[in-house]
Amino acid sequence: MKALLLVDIQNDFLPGGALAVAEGDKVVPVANRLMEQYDLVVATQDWHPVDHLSFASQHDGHNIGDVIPLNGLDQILWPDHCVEGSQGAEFAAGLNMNGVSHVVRKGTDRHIDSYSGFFDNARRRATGLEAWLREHGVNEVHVMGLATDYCVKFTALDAVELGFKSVLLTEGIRGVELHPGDCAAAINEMSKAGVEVERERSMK
Ligand code: VGL
Ligand code: ZN
Repeated sequence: MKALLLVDIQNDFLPGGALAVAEGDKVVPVANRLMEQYDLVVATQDWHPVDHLSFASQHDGHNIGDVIPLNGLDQILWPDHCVEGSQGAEFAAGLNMNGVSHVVRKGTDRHIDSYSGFFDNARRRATGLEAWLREHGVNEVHVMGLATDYCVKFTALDAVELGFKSVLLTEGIRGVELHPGDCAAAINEMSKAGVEVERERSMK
């Protein structure tokens, strides 16, 4: 059984959003078109408390983009984004939620970030995504969404490590690109880890 994983297609990652990804809105029609080809579609939703410690606003003297140690992990500091219950945390208005079978929220613990849809960044806690996929007989996941160099990357890397056949749908991803080359490096890393990189989407 194949599932489509839609990673963080939320207002704050679209142009005009708090953590805007260039052309992030372009993935919405791709998601809407592709979801019809899957029995199961899961959407992840970045969902932070208002005082989440990945927010630069929580650290006096630090700026967005700084990297600080946080509970033993390097944490990039982000603008406030995807605050639970906010408009920015909502799924993109154009995303066809009727085609989405299940939603997984992540990043809900103030003390740790969660780029992957499967685990927090220290892998201390699972989000329930793996269990849900297994309960539904899924052995193959196709991953797309935002952002290529963070949540898409870590979701796909975990998927392949957990033993799911994993495919990256490149027409449906866009990245933050904090440093030039980050997205290309992320795709490379996913490919090396065993994620099948689908450059051109054909009907399947
Ligand atoms: C993301 C940074 C912080 C993402 C989420 O969805 O890629 N990036 N939170
Ligand atoms: Zn976040």
